[in-house]
Amino acid sequence: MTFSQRLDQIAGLTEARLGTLVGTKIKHPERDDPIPPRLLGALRHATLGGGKRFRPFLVIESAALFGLSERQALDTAVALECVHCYSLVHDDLPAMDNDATRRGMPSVWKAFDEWTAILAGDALLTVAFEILSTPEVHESPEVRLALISALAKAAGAAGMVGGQALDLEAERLPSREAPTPSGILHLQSLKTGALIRFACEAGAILGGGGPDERAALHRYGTELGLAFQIADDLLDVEGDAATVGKAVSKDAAAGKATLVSLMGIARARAELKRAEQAAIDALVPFGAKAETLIEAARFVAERNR
Ligand code: GRG
Repeated sequence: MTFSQRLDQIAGLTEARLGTLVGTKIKHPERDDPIPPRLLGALRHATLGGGKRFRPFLVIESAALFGLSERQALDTAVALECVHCYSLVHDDLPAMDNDATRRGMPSVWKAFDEWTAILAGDALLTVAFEILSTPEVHESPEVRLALISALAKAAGAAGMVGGQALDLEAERLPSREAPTPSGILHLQSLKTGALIRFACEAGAILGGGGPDERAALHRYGTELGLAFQIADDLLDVEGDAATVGKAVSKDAAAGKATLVSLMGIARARAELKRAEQAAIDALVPFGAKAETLIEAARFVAERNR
């Protein structure tokens, strides 16, 4: 099976499980209250029918290093995808990045309205932790708690939300300082990196990996997240909107500093190559078992969508 086929296979599993969990988990635990239909429509629009499902792929493949089956890692993968989808729904809002399209479709606030998009994001964030609290995720309550704690940190004020805050402050506050490559690296390692890092470490948490194995996956996730973000910035400059599935050239139009705008395309490409190789090097302790994750680093560095 090629890497692309494997990514598609995991995307299919994720899609099917999301379709089940998003419809059934968000309801009253004792009564069979239905989800308000408009909100349910927005939740389904936000989660189904698009997306590479790259974070679920990382959870499932990092768990495979420890001998776990797809099924054993799938609900953790789906919980993480719910957090990712929430972040996209909120990021697209007029008050944030003001994007009318996402995954080749109208973004949730465009298809519904702003308040529904805000509530759909809230519901997706909370359902992620509801999913992680269930025994289907792992039989051990300690493991479930470790996942909940790690995802909360990755998604929260010292993680993705903090990175988004730094990004918006840099763009909008009058007192802002001139952007530097190290400042941008820091904000991106939170905004984009934290969830990708969690995806990679989740395999070690689920699989009972030791501190060295968890540290290796942490390093892999950090470099992979950086490569992912540089590739995203390059796509914004060089990509084609139809293939990428959202508007391009937005950063330049907004006068937004990125590693590409500060370093130039050639140096950003060199940094992307360095991060790709560093990600691959971090996997050395896992030997041949890490072949698919190595291919993932190559996929990220070369992606066009
Ligand atoms: C609103 C709290 C809050 C956070 C938003 C991640 C994020 C923070 C915003 C997304 C903005 C953005 C375009 C970031 C660059 C990298 C990125 C996360 C791209 C989207 O992820 P993909 O390419 O998307 O994995 P798919 O659609 O494939 O899931």
